[in-house]
Amino acid sequence: MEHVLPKLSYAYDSLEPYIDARTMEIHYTKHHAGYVNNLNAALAKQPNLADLSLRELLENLGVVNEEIREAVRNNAGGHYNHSLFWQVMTSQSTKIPVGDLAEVINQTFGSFDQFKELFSKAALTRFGSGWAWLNLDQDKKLIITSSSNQDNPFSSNQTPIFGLDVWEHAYYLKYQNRRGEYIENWWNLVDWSALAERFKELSV
Ligand code: MN3
Repeated sequence: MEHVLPKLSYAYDSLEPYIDARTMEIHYTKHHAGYVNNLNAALAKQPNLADLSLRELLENLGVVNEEIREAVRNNAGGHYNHSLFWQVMTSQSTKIPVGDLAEVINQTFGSFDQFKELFSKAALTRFGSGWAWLNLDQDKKLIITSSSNQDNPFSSNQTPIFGLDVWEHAYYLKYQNRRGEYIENWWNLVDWSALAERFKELSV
């Protein structure tokens, strides 16, 4: 089974002005496509992994031969992380959480504003390239983390609800070095309706 680049459900310019069309196009057609191609190239060297899902690969990197483990970690992570990233953004954001997820965010972090502040801080202070995450931990409790490069929470026994890409390729054309401004603007794009559904599925 070859891994494939998933179709985007919106146009490159759909997330303007917060994420510009050129960044979206390059991010999707070059970066994300590159992870998919590199993953398939690596997996071709170990055919017994062909039927594993991205999640199964990321949860079980130990079954990957050492020769390709680094490539699988980076590129399965890159493929999963970006596939999720596209899905959690919309031009029609409610701007505030909805459903059970809204309640659990309030219970866990005190308020949506406090959650936003903690998550934004995790995104801002991740040194170099990486991601900020809202995950479920092993007890199904919400937890904010960050990871370097394309490392995915599944590899640390956590389940990602959503992640924010803070690699420079995600924002540099429009924001240059102003990562904080990119993060602040990104909140305008979060698809809380989709996330409420994802949370419901993952938290049972
Ligand atoms: Mn990226």
